[in-house]
Amino acid sequence: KWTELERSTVKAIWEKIDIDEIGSQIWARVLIVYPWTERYFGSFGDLFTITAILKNVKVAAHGRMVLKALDKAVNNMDNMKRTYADLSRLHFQKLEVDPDSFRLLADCITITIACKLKSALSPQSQAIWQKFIYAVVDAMSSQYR
Ligand code: ZNH
Repeated sequence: KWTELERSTVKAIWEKIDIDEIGSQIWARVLIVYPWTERYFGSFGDLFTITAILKNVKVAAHGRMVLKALDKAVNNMDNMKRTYADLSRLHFQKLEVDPDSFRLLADCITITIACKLKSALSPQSQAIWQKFIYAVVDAMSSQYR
């Protein structure tokens, strides 16, 4: 269901991304723009300002872990649901993460990447990226029932 252009575009964008650099930036956006998401991170310490979030080592580690998991989607575009079944179940049953927040995170990922790549991310590439990241959102929501 993915065209060759879609596959190569997603891979090309992903290759330009430095996981260690943008992990914290993504979660800074999620936590500042949607402050209620803070409730999942009670053990992470001070998350009240951008500066605090950006220097929080737990946020950095969490950001890296989530982006590493995204790497699996890039490499398994044809069976994302299976790839994320366990992770989806974990977020539903154990972490009790509201599935709406997957979309909030997805949008912050797209915006952070756009800030990074600037004009190198054409409107067409962004459209393809968004289709990809919303497929990840779907897969992460698949075990909620
Ligand atoms: Zn999440 C965890 C991924 C989203 C919250 N995560 C996690 C992990 C992973 C992930 C891999 C680890 C697991 C284990 O340990 O085994 N996520 C992910 C992805 C996504 C997500 C891929 C999408 C795309 N999350 C999310 C959201 C939220 C979250 C949206 C909220 C807001 N997570 C979370 C938490 C946790 C996790 C809280 C736990 C952490 C700790 O504990 O450290």
